[in-house]
Amino acid sequence: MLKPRSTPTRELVNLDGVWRFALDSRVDDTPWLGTLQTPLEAAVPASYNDQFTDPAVRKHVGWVYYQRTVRVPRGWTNDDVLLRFDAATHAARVYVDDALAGEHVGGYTPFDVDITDLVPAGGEFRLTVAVSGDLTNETIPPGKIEIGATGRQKQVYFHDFFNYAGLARSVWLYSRPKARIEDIVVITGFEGDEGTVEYTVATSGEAQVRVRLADTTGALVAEADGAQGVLTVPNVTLWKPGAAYLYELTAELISEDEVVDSYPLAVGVRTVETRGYEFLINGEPFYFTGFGKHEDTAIRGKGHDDAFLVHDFQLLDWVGANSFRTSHYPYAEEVLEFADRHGIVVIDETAAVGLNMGVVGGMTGTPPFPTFSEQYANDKTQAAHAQHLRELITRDRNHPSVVMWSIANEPASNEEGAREYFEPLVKLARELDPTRPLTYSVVMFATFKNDLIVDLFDVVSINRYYGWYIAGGELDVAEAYLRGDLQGWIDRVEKPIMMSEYGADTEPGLHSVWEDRVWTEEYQIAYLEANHRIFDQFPQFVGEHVWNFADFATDNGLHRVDGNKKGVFTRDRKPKAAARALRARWRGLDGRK
Ligand code: GCB
Repeated sequence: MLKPRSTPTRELVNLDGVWRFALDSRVDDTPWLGTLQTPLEAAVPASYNDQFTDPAVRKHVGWVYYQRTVRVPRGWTNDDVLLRFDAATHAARVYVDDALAGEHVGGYTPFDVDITDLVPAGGEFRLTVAVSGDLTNETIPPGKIEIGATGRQKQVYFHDFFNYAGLARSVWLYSRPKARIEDIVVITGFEGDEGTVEYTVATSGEAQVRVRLADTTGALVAEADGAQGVLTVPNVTLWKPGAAYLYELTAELISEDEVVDSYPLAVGVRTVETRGYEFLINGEPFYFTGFGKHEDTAIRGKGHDDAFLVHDFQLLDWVGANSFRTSHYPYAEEVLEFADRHGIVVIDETAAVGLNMGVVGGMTGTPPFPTFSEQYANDKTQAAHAQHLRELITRDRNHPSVVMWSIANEPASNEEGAREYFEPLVKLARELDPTRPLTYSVVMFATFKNDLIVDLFDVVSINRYYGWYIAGGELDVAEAYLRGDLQGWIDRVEKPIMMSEYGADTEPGLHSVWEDRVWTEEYQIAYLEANHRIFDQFPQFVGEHVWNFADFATDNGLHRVDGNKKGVFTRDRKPKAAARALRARWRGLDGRK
């Protein structure tokens, strides 16, 4: 499914703005027909929760409705007309006037609704989108709806960030030709100074395919005919971390000597592989410095915002980060395109977070019932996970910035059933993309002794909080634990190992002369330094992703003071003291250890 773009054969209209908005408090399942009678309006793109002062909106369980009128441009008579939702979190039903035109489940991947037969070119229609933020044990991420003593429904979930819902990314109306390019897949490589771009163009209908590759000056460097082939690029400029270079591939569909469809794709020529304990980009060892991030800002919730996009990447550069993980869900495509253009490396993660009943047991890690069971992560959960993986990989596989897929965050990989659950998903991911390494972030309860799935993956990514949840305030003990842990994994598997999370909650402005005072800015620095001392003892260690880039919103809870405060930057992107300490280290490392 190609991203809508304006090309010589395709047009698009952006539908962002302020839409009519209402909660659906009724119990039946019929759509809300006609014009919404509501005093409320909501901004798109943005999660709806924090836009209103009414707590009933913030905590709403069930469907909400967004509505606006849309006109199809007059000139689109001969084309197909589609709606594109970049994300509707977590499920959507789309109505054109009163007719149900399409549905989608999964809150962080885009979907199209073909409305060609419902609205003529030049016609106007009422677009209503019902969106549900509900999570059950059969959604990704999973959750549970409980009914409390007063009869009120409550959304419970097992991940540590606020369950924002709504139309958090852009909505588009677009045209595409009836005979068209459906998809493009590229796999790149190089030998000496000659690059290769292996391409496959999927089309609908019989027509000829032509592809051209241009460099950044627009000069043609290679061309070919046919839906599949390999372009060779003499004197290739590789896409490198910190030194992005993008060629532009244009695919054209030709019928009777006429270009009937045309679509451009940015292509970075680079390779990724793991060898022994090394993670290689373009055959050279790569050391990850950076963060687990979140799409999270005040008022917008998970709403995509270009100003925050630009500023966050500025801060990544300033602090010396060369990479980040899209914890804990696929981010807006604009983010990956920006990373492609600016040479930032991305670990692309699914929304499979909370597949772990052990976290309900708190620090004991004892699940109240088995995670992989009929009651929780069952066949339907696994099918939803597989569908989500398909949508993520087909959306993101052409981005040079994406160097690895993270299939889940902190699953119960130490529990019985984990292997049966994950083996088919790993197989599917490798079929969808045979070129990128796979990983998952390993929860602290899953150790080098009891984890059941690590051999299925290519990179060991561990989330460890020695000095915070374990040995909080005792960094000498934390260091000893971490050293033993890393050594254990290194002895168990010959694979690159990295820290995908380590961090300490820090209240900005809280200081102490004693470095062991948790929550202070001094402690955050001391905590990071203690971890780094251990990392630097292991040549097998390939990266450090601090948890988190910035403070972020979480559900209400006694262990969270206005959200998670493990950010190196505050929620409004002010540096805590640790930011400068990290900057000194990372700018010195310069992508290598
Ligand atoms: C974790 C989770 C992350 C949490 C973090 C924390 O292990 O992966 O989502 O926010 O710990 O701060 O507790």
